[in-house]
Amino acid sequence: MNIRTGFEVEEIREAFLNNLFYVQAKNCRTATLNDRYLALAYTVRDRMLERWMKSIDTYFTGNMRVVSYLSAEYLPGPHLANNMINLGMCDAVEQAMQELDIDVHDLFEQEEEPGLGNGGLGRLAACFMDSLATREIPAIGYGIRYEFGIFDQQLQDGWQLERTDHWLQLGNPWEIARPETTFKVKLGGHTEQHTTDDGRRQVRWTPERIVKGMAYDTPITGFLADTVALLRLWKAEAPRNFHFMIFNKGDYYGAVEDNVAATNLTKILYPNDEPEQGKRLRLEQQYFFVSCSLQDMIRIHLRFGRSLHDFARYWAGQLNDTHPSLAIPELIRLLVDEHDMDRDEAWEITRSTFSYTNHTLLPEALETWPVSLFARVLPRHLEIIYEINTRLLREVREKFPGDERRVVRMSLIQEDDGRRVRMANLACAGSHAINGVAELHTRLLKQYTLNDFHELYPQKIRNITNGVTPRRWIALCNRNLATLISGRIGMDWVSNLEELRKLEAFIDDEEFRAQWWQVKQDKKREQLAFIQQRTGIVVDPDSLFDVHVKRIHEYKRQHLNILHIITLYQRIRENPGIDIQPRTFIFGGKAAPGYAMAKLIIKLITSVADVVNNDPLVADRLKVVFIPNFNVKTGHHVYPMADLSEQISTAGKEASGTGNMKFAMNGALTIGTLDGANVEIREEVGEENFFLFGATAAEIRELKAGGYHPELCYQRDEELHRVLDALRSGVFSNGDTELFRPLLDSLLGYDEYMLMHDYRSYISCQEQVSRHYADRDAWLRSSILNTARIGKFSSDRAIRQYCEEVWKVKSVADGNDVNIKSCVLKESA
Ligand code: NBG
Repeated sequence: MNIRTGFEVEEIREAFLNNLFYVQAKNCRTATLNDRYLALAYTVRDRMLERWMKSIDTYFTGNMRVVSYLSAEYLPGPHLANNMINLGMCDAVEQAMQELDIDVHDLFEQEEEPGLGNGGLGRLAACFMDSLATREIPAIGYGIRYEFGIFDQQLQDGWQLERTDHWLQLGNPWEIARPETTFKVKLGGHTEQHTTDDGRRQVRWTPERIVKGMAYDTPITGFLADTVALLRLWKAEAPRNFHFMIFNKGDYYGAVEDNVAATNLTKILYPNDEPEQGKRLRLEQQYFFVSCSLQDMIRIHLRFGRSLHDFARYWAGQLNDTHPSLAIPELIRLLVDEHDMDRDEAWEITRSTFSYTNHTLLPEALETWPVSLFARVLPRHLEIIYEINTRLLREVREKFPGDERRVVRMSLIQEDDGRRVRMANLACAGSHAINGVAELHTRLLKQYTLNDFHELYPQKIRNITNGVTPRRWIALCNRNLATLISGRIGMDWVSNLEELRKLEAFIDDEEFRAQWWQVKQDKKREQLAFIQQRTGIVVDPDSLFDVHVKRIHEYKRQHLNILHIITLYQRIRENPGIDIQPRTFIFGGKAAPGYAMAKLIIKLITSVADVVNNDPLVADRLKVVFIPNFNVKTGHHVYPMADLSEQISTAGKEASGTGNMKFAMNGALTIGTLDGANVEIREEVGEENFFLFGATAAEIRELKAGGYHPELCYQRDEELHRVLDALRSGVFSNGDTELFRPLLDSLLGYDEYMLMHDYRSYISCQEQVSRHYADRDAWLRSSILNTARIGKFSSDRAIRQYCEEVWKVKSVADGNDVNIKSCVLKESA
């Protein structure tokens, strides 16, 4: 019996008891639920360690190019069940726990998820780590170990309340602290020029403060893979020379305060969509984590006896949005200032190392930092950025002589409205490849947002459409569906999602369709308790589950959905005998704490819910629920129970969306605009299995250019008129006519996101949805085809594209040899 590594039921059972006793100092009688969870987590982790050791051996002793995925956010979700699936030990664990009278699902529920991200971007990074591991690509994901992740959302009187997220409070069994892997990070101070003995110009940076970064490692398993990927997150600590400072200053309390200031650096994740303020700490966080990561990469590189001239051959650095783009000046600084490299060579190596993914088209979401702040926090990097700018603008002037307006637009420094550093321009200048995350998004980047860079470097921008992992988003969260699928087409789909196409062969099989229906109905029924427990509301499992979960933002248009609900509500009130498809509207999502309009939208949803759910005339046909604290774990419940997926952003605003993929994988049909990856989902699943409405991105542009008048829509559409009037009259706010005024003013004033324009098209499309749902057979065929044709949206496919087109790395399984000559990419201009 091997209780550390064995996969037999009795080995797992004994390992569990052993860990409970020797790690938790508990026995079955005294153990709390959390003790049991931890004991099982350690039992599973023990079985990952061999793969971990093996990975490190293969990655670094072999001649391999390693992916360094730099991301300020990760939302991995709970690890336990996912690791069990990947290690192929679900049945054995369940049985072992059963023998101890433990329900393994209670242990899953006990796990706190690491909320180290805001939404799609952080979740994408986690799906990518899963696929890197599954495809056995040598990879390290670098990031920040926030002590407090994204806030917990509670509702009070229908308003969002934020609570701090204490995810580490009960212990994190998946991470291993590496006190021996620490780096010093300098901040503030000033720089001086000096000349070395051999006559070279050098810069010395004397910082005002030093913070120490310590590594915490989490192994990421892949599906039945032999190696694991490494997630390495940095925590800020006081530097060791803390004591010298006490000695020098004779000021103990002052020194302790420095210590506290240092550890503050990784205390909290910043919510996005916040109005711009100082946020010095955020800039420091970004620099802190890229500096630690690059120092770590250089340390590993040198330890294996490699020359820094070959740095780019061994490392492919991916910048996940602009948050890590300080990696560009930091690598140059490390190579030039600390390792005496020639500036031109350092610049070439840097550009060959990095590539950049853009995740947004919203101009207000493109990061910029005041030059004055930059000068205070990162004086040396500002100098390097000026040098990069000189190189960039020289190229621009060579290619477009006399076009000074272009120079102004492309400069890394924005000169009007207070001088600011443009991080997207920095990322574009310092990378050899740039990608958007869906076809439409990439097209719009080339055409508008990054048009100047596209014209300067026509080969640099490409598309790699996002994807999500089918392990977590089908196998883990929808086991019965996974079983049904595997019963027909085998298991290969789990790591080769295109295999799902084989389901099309069963589309005319009545028994299969009936089983498909049953799986969905069982899931809906199973989730009643979950909905009731989270919201207190009892819903009808036979109604159509219409689901809208994602961050709350005006461009995502949760309020358009609400206008539909009010429309239906009024139709029933006016004509109680009307034949209407019963629906349960399910919402979930967090609003940025400083985004007042988004918070008002939550209040709108909960207010409409209060009225609708308590009106006896409609309550058996319509229910509205807002599930608080939407996160990965809640997602496990929500995606599989949906009949209809709401993807209704204003066209041209959502870069890709990834929830849209998770819903379709689980057999939901989409109602959506031609935005982000919706466009490609519709292409894949077939237009007859997708409910399309609304203006296209091009039409939106035209409408705005031609002078858009939302109040005309309001005047012309009688039903819309009545919906807005009801909101204004206080029907949904206990007579308060002021509550929703900011929303109404915005809709009838400028209507930035064109709800008024798309309203009628949305309502008609929803009627089509209801008719389709009423024809169960037709609906089922569409549902099956959504799943069968969703293969493209696996993150395995996305990662394969990054590997082949951007990183030029191969799988360990295929022999990843860095000597392939395409490794170091030359500028394509
Ligand atoms: C988000 C986009 C989504 C996209 C994810 C992942 C940011 C900055 N962007 O549309 O809004 O799916 O990134 O690419 O979070």
